[in-house]
Amino acid sequence: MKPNLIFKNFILIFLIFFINISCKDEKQFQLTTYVIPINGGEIFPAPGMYDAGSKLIFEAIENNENFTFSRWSGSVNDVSNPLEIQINSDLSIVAEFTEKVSPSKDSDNDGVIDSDDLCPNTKEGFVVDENGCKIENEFDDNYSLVWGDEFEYEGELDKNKWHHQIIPPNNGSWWNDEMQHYTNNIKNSFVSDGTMKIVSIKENYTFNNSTKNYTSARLNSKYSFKYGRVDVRAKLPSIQGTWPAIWTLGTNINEVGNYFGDSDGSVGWPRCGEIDIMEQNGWNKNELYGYFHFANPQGDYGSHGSVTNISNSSDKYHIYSMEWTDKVIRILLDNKEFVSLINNGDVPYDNPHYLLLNIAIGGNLGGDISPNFIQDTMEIDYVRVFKRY
Ligand SMILES: [Ca+2]
Ligand SMILES: [Ca+2]
Repeated sequence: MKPNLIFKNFILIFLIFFINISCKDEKQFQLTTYVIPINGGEIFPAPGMYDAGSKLIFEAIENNENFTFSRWSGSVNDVSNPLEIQINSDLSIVAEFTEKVSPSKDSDNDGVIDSDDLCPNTKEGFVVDENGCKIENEFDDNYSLVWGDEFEYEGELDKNKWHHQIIPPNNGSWWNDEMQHYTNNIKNSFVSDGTMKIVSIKENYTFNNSTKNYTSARLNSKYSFKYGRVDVRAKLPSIQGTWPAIWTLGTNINEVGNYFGDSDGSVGWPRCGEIDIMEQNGWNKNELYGYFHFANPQGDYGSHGSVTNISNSSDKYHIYSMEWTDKVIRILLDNKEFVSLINNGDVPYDNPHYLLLNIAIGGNLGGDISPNFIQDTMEIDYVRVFKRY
C-alpha cells in the first residue's frame, strides 16, 4: 500500500469512528407541559423529545379574552412570555392562567360584584352583607336572612316591603268588635330614628260611610314565606284597651284589601292558618300570648296556644320570634320558647304566610279602653325573616 492510501484509509476509519461516537452522544430530553386551569390556554412547543442543548421558545396563548397568562411554573419560575429555555434536562413546564373578572360580573346574582364577593356561591334569595355573604341569625346560625326591614330610613314606610290594609272586611268594621279604622295616614305608621312606629290615635275617622273613634295601622308584608324564622324586636303600647299583634296568615286567605288576597286568595279563615307570634290583651300588659288558629282538612276550627309572663314590654325592647318547619312551629320570647305546635296533616301550615303588624283598639282582646287614651305606639326596631341553608 502506498503511504498516501494508508493515510486516506486512516482518515476514513477515523471519520466513521468519530461519526459513530458523536451519534451515540446525540442526547435528547423529555418536555412535558401542563396548563392551569385546563381551559385557560395552550403552550407551544408541543410536549415530546428535544435534542439536548436546543433552545426552546415557550409561548403561552390564552384561550379567549376571559383568561390572562399569569406565570410559568414547574421546572421554571418566570413571567416572561415568550420565554426561551435551553433544554439540558427533562423539563416540566406549567403555564398558569387566571380568569379575568369582568368589572360588573355578579355570578351569584346577589348584588355584590365578583371582585368584591367573599362568598361567591350565595344561594338565591338570601340577603347579603357588603362582602356578598349571608347574614346569620344571631341565635341560630342555621338560619340566614331572606327578608327584613331595619327601618334605617325616615318618613313613610318602604312601599316595596309594606302594604297598608285599610278596608274593613266586616260591614264597615273589623272583626272581634274592634273600635278602630286602619289608615295609610303617615301619622298612624312611619319610620323615624331607626324604628317604625304604629300609632293608635283617638280621633273620629270615616271610611266608606263608617265612622270610628280611633285610628291605627295594620301592615302586611309584601313578602311571603313557607317555613323559616321570624324575629321582630319591638316595644309595645301600654295603655288599657290597646291590642298589639305581630302575626301571620296564609297568603291563601280570601280577605278584602289584604296584599295577597287578590292573587292567592282561595280559602277563608281559619283554613288559611294563623300564627300569633305576639299578642297582648288590653288589660294586662304583663301577659303575652302565642297562639295558633287553624282548621283541619275537614274544615273544623282548632286552636292551640299559651300565655307567658313578660315585664317591661312597653319600656324595653323584647324580641318576638317564631320558628317554623314542616315538623313543628315554635313561638319564642327573647329566644325562649313558650309554646309550640306539631306541624302535621291536621293543621294547614305548609303554605306560604305573610306577616301582619297592627294595634287594634278595644274588642275581644283589647277590652275596655282607658278614658284617658289619647294615643299609644308600638315601636319596631326591626323585622327579619330567616331561612335555613
Ligand atoms: Ca355576587
Ligand atoms: Ca355572594
